[in-house]
Amino acid sequence: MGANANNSSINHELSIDAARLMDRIMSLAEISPIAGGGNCRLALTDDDRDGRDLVVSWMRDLNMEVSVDAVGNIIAVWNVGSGPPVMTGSHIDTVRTGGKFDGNYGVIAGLEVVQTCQQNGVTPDHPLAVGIFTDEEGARFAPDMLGSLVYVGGMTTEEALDITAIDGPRLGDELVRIGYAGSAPCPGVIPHAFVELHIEQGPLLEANDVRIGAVTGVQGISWQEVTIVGQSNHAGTTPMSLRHDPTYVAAEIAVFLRKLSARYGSHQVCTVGKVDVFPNLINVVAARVTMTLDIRNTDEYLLQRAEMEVAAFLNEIATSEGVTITTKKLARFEPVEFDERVVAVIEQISNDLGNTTQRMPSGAGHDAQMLARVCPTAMIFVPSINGISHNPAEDTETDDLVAGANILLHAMLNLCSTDFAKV
Ligand code: HGY
Ligand code: MN
Ligand code: MN
Repeated sequence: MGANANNSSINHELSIDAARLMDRIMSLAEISPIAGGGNCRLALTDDDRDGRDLVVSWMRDLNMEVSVDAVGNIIAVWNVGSGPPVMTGSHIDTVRTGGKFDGNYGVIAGLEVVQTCQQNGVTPDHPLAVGIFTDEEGARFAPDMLGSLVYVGGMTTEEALDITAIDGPRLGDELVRIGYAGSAPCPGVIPHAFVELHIEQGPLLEANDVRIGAVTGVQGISWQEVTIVGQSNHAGTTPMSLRHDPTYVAAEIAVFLRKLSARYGSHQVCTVGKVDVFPNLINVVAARVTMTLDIRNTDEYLLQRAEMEVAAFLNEIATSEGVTITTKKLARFEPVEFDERVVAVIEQISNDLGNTTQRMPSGAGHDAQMLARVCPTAMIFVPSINGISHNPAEDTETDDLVAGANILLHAMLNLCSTDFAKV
């Protein structure tokens, strides 16, 4: 049995407990619920702490060895077999208007895999690990995937601990405040392999009427904060020709991004998600606007070209409108290709379990894109109803959630018996 899984290699009698999976998802969803059925658990807030405490209690119930590292990543290991663990995991921090499945589903399905093995007397050749990575969303502390980036050595612990939140606090101080400033070192243990199960968060699987995505990689991500300083003035007395209006400039930047996306087409996406106007008053031409630009593409060359076009536009409009524009890079990750051997295992197992399956890239960032730097990695997607995510209405059919968790179960077991030196 190995990376070239075949039908005989799957024990079809072995399957996860659907009710238990859904119970845990719904129990976690009760922590910091918001109107519309979602959650708000921004990274390292009290709400995040409460979610962490609950999931750690489940990990301990499964007699897993739980460690917390210097940036608050929680790694639980079921110590069976030998050698480095086959790991799964994701995140349980959410955006401010998050759903109940983004990240949470992958962590809880990982626990379900361990409990199913324990209860069926299945002892894999490698330990099984489930990770909760800190601040995957990056919404409070940029960049996103911060915890997994430090876990794989892509950022030093010191640098991470000094990052400040959009609401002010220092990351290291928040870890201490919520009791998750751990002692386990970063970078962390390099897994034998890593598989992340996640909702697609987009419309593709539903549009194609396909149940499972065998994810081939993650698109490149470019985040920057743009600060535009103009001249505050009276809304009634200042002639239009004399204005240096940062809010107008911000609007032009948003329009430029929309038109750039249309020109590039294909996977190019651009988002202005955050705009802070000062003083933000009806009768005042603003003094300053701070906004964020989220630019993504599966093609690194096109992503760099888009970044250069945006930089040139910022210079041009600063001159024409007589404002000053400064930028601050918040995140920059190149596109990632997952390991074909792991993608093939996922695709084969999904088909063998009777699911419709397609290969696809991920539009969203994920912790798996960081683990891919250090070990054979890939992801499993299940459909998002109406393609909605980062929205309390985020939803996925229970049958699809269960199907994804069963693929995770068999993929992790398959990878436990895969010698990557030979495939
Ligand atoms: O921004 C993202 O793609 C992810 O949700 N952090
Ligand atoms: Mn996520
Ligand atoms: Mn997310």
